[in-house]
Amino acid sequence: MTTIRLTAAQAMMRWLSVQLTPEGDRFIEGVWAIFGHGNVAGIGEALEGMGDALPTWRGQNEQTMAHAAIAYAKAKQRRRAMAVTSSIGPGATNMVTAAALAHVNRLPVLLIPGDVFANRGPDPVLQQIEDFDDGTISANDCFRPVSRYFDRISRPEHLLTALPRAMRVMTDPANCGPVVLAFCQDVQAEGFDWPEEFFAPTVWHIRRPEPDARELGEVVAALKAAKAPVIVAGGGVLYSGAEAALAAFAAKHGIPVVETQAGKGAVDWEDPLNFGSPGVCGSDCANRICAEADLVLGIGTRFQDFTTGSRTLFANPARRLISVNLAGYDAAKHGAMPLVCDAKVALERIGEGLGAHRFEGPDLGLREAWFAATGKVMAAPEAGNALPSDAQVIGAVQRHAGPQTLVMCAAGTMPGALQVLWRSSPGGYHMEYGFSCMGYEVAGALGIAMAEPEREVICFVGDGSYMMANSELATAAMMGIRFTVVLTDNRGYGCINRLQQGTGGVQFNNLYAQSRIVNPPALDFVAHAGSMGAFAVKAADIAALEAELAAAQERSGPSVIVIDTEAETGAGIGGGWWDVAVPEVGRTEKLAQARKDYEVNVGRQQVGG
Ligand SMILES: Cc1ncc(C[n+]2csc(CCOP(=O)(O)OP(=O)(O)O)c2C)c(N)n1
Ligand SMILES: [Mg+2]
Repeated sequence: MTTIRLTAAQAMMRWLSVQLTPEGDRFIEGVWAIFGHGNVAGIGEALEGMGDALPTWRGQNEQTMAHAAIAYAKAKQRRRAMAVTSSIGPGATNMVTAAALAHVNRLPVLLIPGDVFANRGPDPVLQQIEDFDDGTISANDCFRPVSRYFDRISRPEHLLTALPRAMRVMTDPANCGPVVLAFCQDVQAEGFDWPEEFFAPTVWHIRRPEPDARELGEVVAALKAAKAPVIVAGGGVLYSGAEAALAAFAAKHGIPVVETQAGKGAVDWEDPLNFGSPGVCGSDCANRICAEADLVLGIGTRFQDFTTGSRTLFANPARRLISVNLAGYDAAKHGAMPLVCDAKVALERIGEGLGAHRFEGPDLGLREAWFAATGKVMAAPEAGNALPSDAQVIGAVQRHAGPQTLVMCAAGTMPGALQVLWRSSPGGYHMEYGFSCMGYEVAGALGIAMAEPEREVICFVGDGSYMMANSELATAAMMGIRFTVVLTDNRGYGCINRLQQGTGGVQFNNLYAQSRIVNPPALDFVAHAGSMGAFAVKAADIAALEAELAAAQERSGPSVIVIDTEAETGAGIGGGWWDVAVPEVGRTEKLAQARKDYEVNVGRQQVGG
């Protein structure tokens, strides 16, 4: 056997550089890195040696570097990914939130935190967690519940099995998620004689499983027996590349489609069967169709609480639920009739079973009335001194947007408002709403712009999320990566302030105005973003915002457009009930009434499954 002598870190990076997509690209495009003693000597030396064969990028924070990596993978529909390496201790635990985000959203990312010495030579090394009862625990054990595959590399030859397992998880459409290879610092630097064939280029195909014949038969029979079905399209439609198949299936059989946060953009908004979004951030026409449907056909959706209106949406007592999903876990939720297979394959097979069967189809007038109503809330405001609403900001971006525009966001008012209002062209919508993690926005925009340089990426971010994490703006400026940030400043956590009042509470600790502060905030976001190398400007009103959106496209780096907004309205249209527990014992009449209303809604929940 011919062997090659390399350190374990050198072997890892060399191996990663030859794991390929069917198109011949590296599956792991490159590695985000912040070095410390836990990875600088071993992994750092190995990455430096890779040069362009596996590029390294330097970010500002391990969590946000990982956000950029995860957004990249989502924009690439899980067909490519990035790795992130950190030192041990705080650098590693900074990535735990990002791992959870990738876990919830089923997105691939390879996290490579350094770990304590396997040989325990310097125990306890700087930043080492000391468990009094368990000698095998390190800070990296925090990753266990939030990784789809976790391994600790405490001998070089562990890589021979760990690396293929890592790739298997990231390219497995049912099991896809974050992989953590915690790499002991001394092992990174250890030499080993690797079999030469270990470094042979390998192509990873993402499989498309066929359905079980019996499950398929039941699903087709249930559909044929239905009168008023609705399709709930989730992120699985996009990851399967089933967008065109879905639109054709819906058109052929006359079935309306509603899109979840992850599924939005699967079908063009102009498609007459696209009824918008279901549930908590739903359009009225979608929620009406869902409530009346006698059959709900979920395709690639997790059926989480926003989609189901916390299990109150699909209210027809006669309705049946079908869940097409690659993951048996999701397909069996809510007592659904499962169809475990790929989304595109499912549409083909169900279509074959249905033949020319056509449903009566929805009342298209409902849809037209809905879009007319959303047009009004998004219209530019009459001239005056009132601050614009978030819906009016979305309207400005919508008027500016073209087919190349992609809007993205994660937390705050905008995700709900965008789901209700945004009119997405195919693939023009990127929402991190599995974890809805404040601080994903700016870094996520960077990752998307790296994945899709030809797109116009527009990042919506609230003042709260911007304050939580913004420093990858400097990275984007330094790397010359273009995207546009629309920063809506309503002086606090607007959406939670509204939720607080909607659940019977008084305004408290959300907007700065109701927080325990002495000096009112004087946050100059333009100066702040500008200091990081972004072009930054304040838009005095909606018209100025539209002009700045156009100007931003002419620049080569990031632009930040700050606009003051009012905090009271939100989307101002649509929506549904969301289960947020209201206190049973309280001091105000308002709270007592909110609790009564809450109990009525809890009584509507369809439990089980
Ligand atoms: C990391 C994280 N912490 C807390 C939350 C809960 N949360 C959701 S939105 C929000 C406030 C967002 O404020 P801002 O970005 O200003 O948006 P606004 O609603 O004001 O438009 C909070 C605290 C979260 N989603 N993520
Ligand atoms: Mg805010």
